[in-house]
Amino acid sequence: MKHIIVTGGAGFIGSNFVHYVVNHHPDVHVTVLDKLTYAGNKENLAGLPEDRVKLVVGDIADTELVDRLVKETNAVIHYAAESHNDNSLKDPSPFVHTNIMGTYTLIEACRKYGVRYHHVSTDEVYGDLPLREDLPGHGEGPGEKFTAETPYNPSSPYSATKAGSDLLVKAWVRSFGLKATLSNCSNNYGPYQHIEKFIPRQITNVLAGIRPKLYGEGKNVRDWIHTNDHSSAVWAILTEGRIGETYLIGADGEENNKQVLELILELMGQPKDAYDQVTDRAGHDLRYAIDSTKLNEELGWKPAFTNFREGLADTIQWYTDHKEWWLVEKEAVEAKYAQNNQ
Ligand code: NAD
Ligand code: TDX
Repeated sequence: MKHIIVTGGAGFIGSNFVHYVVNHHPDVHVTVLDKLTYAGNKENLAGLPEDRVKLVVGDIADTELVDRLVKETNAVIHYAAESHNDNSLKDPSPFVHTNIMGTYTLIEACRKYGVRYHHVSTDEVYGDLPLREDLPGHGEGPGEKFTAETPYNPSSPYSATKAGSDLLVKAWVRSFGLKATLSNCSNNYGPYQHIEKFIPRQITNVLAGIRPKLYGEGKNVRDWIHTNDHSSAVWAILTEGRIGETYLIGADGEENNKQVLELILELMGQPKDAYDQVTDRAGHDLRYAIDSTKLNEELGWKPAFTNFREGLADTIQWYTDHKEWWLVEKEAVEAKYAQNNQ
């Protein structure tokens, strides 16, 4: 792995992965292919050595550009996506373009040049699960968490296009021998996450003097993982995973949204009830939960960030220290949510 392409490397998880590779794998050179949509930001790569990280601004669905770049690389790690469920409910078209056509363009180039491909996906392709209290094994029984055998059942245009892209990759492995692995990860948190997403939205609301916004009653459960743990898992799968396999990545971090919001408020010195309940998301998935036994046992991967309270406190500190990174966009992001009474 002397030279890799990281698509979406100027976004949240992709840029954290680029930092991870630069810090942990000194022989690897990275080309970031990123369109710099509203979610991409050059600043996420600031300070990285220019002789090891090159940014190419372009679209993953641009066949000529992708062909030229893929021809000269050892591996493509594909993070680029339209990634926000709420946006997909307003306008699904960029989701179909980037998540489906973009993935198709990348795997066609990788197949042509025999290049190793890793596909970064989400637990949302499996739909949602009942709450733990409504399950006979309280979330620990067989089939009560997602595994690589769980049938696909996506709920939103976002998760449907991610599911479609996963299926393209699986078919390319079987029919064309594409040298691919796939990973489906749970909800990430950490630095550089766009302020449209739940955790950074609430932290920056408090910092900007705006009351945090909880969808519905906040009973929905997400399985939180620090983005650095996602990076180490992807690296393990890229370098040691079996071709054609799907690995689920999670860190046993289930919390409901109300619990997360109350913890943010506590860590930021605010009263526990200093938030507004707003209009719920249409088709809102109830619970996600990952069984990462296969990744743990087969590749020996373990998460390093196991204390959510500490990870969240560090994340709050990062947004507090980087106001210049998010403040310019805050008003516009909130105005868009306000149109939906959210
Ligand atoms: P993000 O929205 O923060 O970043 C996406 C990046 O992709 C941006 O830099 C954007 O400019 C770029 N991009 C978008 N369209 C492009 C195109 N057509 N061509 C080139 N670049 C383009 O997303 P994220 O939260 O960092 O998610 C990254 C990946 O991880 C996605 O594939 C997502 O489905 C997956 N994932 C995310 C989570 C999560 O909790 N955020 C969890 C599991 C999986
Ligand atoms: O203001 C809010 N209030 C609120 O209660 C926002 C923005 C969200 N929520 C709720 C909705 C979800 O139950 O918080 C939860 C998390 O919401 P998001 O941050 O939008 O994440 P989610 O929809 O769970 O999807 C995320 O995880 C899986 C990522 O955005 C996806 O890219 C990833 O695939």
